[in-house]
Amino acid sequence: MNNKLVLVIVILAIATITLAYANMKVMNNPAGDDGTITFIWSDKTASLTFEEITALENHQFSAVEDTSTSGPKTRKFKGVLLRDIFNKAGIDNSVLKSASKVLVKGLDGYVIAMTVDEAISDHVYMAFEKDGKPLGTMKKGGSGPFQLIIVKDTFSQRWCKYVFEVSIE
Ligand SMILES: Nc1nc2c(c(=O)[nH]1)N[C@H]1C(S)=C(S)[C@@H](COP(=O)(O)O)O[C@H]1N2
Ligand SMILES: [Mo]
Repeated sequence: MNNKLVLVIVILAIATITLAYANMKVMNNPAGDDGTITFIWSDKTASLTFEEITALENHQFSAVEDTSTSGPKTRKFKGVLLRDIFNKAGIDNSVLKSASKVLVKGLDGYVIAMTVDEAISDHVYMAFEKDGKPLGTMKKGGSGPFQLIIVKDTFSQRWCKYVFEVSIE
């Protein structure tokens, strides 16, 4: 085989490995994937564990999920209202009244935005079960432990997976 060709193959192989390693580091968010969510507002923060969040009033609801690998399908979810979680975290109404938006962040770097009115409405949930099964973590090919679900979002593009942080700004 031509020496130049061998050299090109070696360089491409090294580049691929280096990029894969860099990508792995980015995905390795220190926040972890145990379902703990940190809330940030004014100059305060509070973290709630998976157990603390799922102990709040549970709701069953149906919503149409539309992923990149499947067409629109109606699913049964179990979740907790985001406004109930805000209440549990100790975020009071005056904070919500003076804020303009709520940002929800996933471990892969995905961020979605809602207005405050939307965030505290009765169709925005932190879901943890789909069709009777836990959502699963990013590492295990799931979409949880928590996925934000805005029931009215018909293309599910703001259904933030792997939620680890919510900030009220
Ligand atoms: N954390 C995170 N959440 C996300 C996304 C993403 O890339 N990362 N993609 C969104 C989009 S565009 C859709 S359609 C749904 C389903 O995405 P999937 O097809 O990648 O599962 O999740 C939404 N939530
Ligand atoms: Mo999407």
